[in-house]
Amino acid sequence: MSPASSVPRGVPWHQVSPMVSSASSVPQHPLALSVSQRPLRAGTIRRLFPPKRKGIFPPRFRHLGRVLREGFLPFFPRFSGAFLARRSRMDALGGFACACAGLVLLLLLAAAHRLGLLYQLRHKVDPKSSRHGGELVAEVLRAHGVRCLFALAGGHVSPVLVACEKLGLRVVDTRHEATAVFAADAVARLSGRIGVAVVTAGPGVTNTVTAVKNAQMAESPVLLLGGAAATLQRGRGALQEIDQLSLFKTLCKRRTSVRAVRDIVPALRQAIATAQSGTPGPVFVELPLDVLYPFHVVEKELGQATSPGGLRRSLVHWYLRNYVHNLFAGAWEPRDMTPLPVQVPLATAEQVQQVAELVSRASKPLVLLGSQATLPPTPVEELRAALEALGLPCYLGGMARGLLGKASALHVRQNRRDALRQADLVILAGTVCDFRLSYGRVLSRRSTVVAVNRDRAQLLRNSDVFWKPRLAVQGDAASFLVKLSQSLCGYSCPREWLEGLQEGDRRKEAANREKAAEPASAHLNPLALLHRLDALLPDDCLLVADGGDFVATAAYVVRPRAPLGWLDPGAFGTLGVGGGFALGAKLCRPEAEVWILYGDGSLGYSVMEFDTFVRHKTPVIALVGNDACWSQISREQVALLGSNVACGLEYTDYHAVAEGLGAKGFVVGSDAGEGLDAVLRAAQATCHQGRPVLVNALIGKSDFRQGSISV
Ligand SMILES: Cc1ncc(C[n+]2csc(CCOP(=O)(O)OP(=O)(O)O)c2C)c(N)n1
Ligand SMILES: [Mg+2]
Repeated sequence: MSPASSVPRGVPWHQVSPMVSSASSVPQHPLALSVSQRPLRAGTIRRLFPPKRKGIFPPRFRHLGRVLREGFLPFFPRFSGAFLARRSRMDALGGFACACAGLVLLLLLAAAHRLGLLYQLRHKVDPKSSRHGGELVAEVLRAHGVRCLFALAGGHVSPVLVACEKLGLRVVDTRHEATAVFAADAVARLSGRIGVAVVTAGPGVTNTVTAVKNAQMAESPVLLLGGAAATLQRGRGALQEIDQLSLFKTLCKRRTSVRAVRDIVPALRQAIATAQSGTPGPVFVELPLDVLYPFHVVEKELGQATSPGGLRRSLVHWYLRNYVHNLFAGAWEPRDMTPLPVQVPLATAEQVQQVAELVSRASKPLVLLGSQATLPPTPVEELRAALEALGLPCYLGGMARGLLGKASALHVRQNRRDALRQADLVILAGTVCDFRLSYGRVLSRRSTVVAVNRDRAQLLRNSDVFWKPRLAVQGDAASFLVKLSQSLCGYSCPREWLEGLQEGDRRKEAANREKAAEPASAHLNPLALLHRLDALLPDDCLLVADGGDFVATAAYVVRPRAPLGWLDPGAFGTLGVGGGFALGAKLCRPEAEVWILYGDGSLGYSVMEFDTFVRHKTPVIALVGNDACWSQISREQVALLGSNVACGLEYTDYHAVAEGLGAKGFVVGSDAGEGLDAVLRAAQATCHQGRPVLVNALIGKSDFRQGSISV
C-alpha cells in the first residue's frame, strides 16, 4: 500500500502521523511522492507545525495548509533537515510552483470577487437607464405602508425626496432635522407603522442625534435615512463626510451603509423589520451619493476622472469604470419589497394563568400602564376594552395616558405613591422602575409585583436593589392584558379598594381647583388656565407636551380624551419635541384638534416650525405657558444654590413671531388682554379654518409643583 493511500480520506495529515519513523509511514502529498526517502523527524514536524485544534479551520483551509507545507518545506533545509536531502530539487520546484499558482489563483479570485467582476458576469449594468436608487427607496417605503416622510433637503438625498414625491408619498420638509425625526417618531407612535425621516449627509445627520436618542428611549420605530459621501470618495475629503455609523452605535438597533444599488431593497426591508421587532426603536440606513443618483450622473462624476494615457492612468481609469459598473450591476432586477415578518415576544399561557390566580386572590390590585402598552399589534381600542372588562384600577403614564378616555371610574390619576404603598398586587404593564418610579423604591416590599415588558433590561431595571418581582414576564404588555382579561372572565375587583382610590382622586382634584382659584402673583394662574383649557377641549383632540413646570402641571389637570390622545417626549425628557410631534400628529389625525402645550423656554426650539405648519397646511394650536423663565430649573436652582443664573427669560411677544411666520397669534393674561375663554375659543375657530395658531398665555408663578424633581 502506498503511503498516500494509507491516509484515510478527510483525516488531517498531522493527525494521521504523530510519529514518523520511516519513509513508508510518512503520509505524503502526491506532489512529493518521488522525492527522496530520507525521513523528516517527527519532532521537527511537530515543532514547526503543531497540530491544530480540531474544527477551527474548514477542510478547504486544512488542505491549503497541507499544500503549502509540502510545497514550501523543501526550501528551508535548516528546518526540514534530512527530509530535503532525499528529494530532487526539480520536484521541489514543481511543488513550490503549484502551491504558488494555487495561491495566486485564490488571490485573483478574491480580488475579482471584491471588485465585483464575478457578480458582473451574471448581473448586467444598463448604462442607458435613467433610473436611480432613490426610486427603489420610495418603492420599498410605499410597500411598507409609509404615506408621509419628513425631511430637510440636501443634494445627497435629493433622489429619495424626488422619487417619493413622484410615487405619491407626502414629503414634509421641516426647518430643523431634529423636527423631522420628532415628527417621524410621532407618526410611528400614532399609526403603528414605521416613521421615516430623510436628512442629508454630515450636519444633517448629526442634527438628528438628540431626536434619535429620544426615539430610542421612547421605544419608537423610526427609520432614519441619511445621505453620505460617495463610497468611492470615502476618506478623500468629500463634502460633509463623517463616520455616521459610529455616531449611532449606541442609539440605533441597526446601522447599515448601503454599498451598491442592488443592496438598497434588502437593507431597507431588514432595517424596518428590526425597528419594529422586539423592543421597537430607531434604525439608521446610510445611502451614499453614488448609490442614489442615476448611472450617467455617477459615471460622469466618478467614473471618468482620469482619461487613459500611460499604464498607471489606464489602470486607474479601468478601476473607476469597473467600480461604477459594480455599483449598478443587477440594480434594476425585480426584488421582493414586501415587509419582512415582525417578531413580538409574547407571554406564555402559564404566565397569564399564574397572574390570573394572583389577581383573583388580591384584595388591593393595581395596574400601572406605560407607553409600551400602546404598541402594536394589539389595537389600543382592544386594550381599552380588555381593561374595562378586567375592572382593575389603573394608573396611566406616558403614551398610555388617555387609554381609558376622559372620565373612567377605573382611571386613577392622583396619589400614586399612597396607592402603591397600600396595594397588595401591582402589575407593571410596560412601566419601568426608573426615575419615574423612584427606581422602584415606591413599590412596597409587602406588595406582590408582576412586571411585563418586551425588553429584559427594562423589565428588571433596579430589581437587584430596590424591588423584587414575583413574576417577570418578558413579553408584550397589551396582548398580555388582553389574555388576562379573557382568563379572568367574570372577575370583579373589590369595590372598597376602587372606591377608596376614587375618593382620593376627588379630594385631590378639589384641592387643585381651590389652588386654581387663587390669584397669581401676576398675569394668569397656570392652574386656572389649564382648567379652562380642559373644559373647552373637544373629544377629538390630541395633546402634545413640550415643557417643564407648565406642562407637568397640565399632566395632572388636562384630561386626554381618548387612547393615543397624549404625546410627550418619554424617558429622555427632551425639550423641543413640540413642533415635530404636532406635525406628525396632525398628519396622522387631520380631523383632530392638535394642541401643543409649550413652556416659553421649550417653544424656542421649534417655534420656527410655524413656518412648516403654514406651508404644509397643518393647522395646530400652540398654548404657551409664558412665565418668562425656565421655571422647572429655576425653582430648585434658586432654592438650593441661591441664584437664578441662566434661567431668566422675558415676556416675549411669541404671538408676534407666529404672526410673522404666517400663523395667527393671540396674547392672553396681559392687563389689556381679552377674556381667557374667548381667546381659547377664537384659537379653536381659527384652527378649524385651516390656520395654525399660537396663544401666548402670560402666566404667574405657582407652587403647584413644589418639591417635584427635575434631575
Ligand atoms: C434639550 C433640553 N435642554 C434642557 C433641558 C433641561 N430642562 C428641563 S425642564 C427645563 C425648563 C423648561 O422651561 P419652560 O419650557 O419655560 O417650562 P417651565 O418650566 O418654565 O414651565 C429645562 C431647561 C431639557 N430637559 N432638555
Ligand atoms: Mg417657562
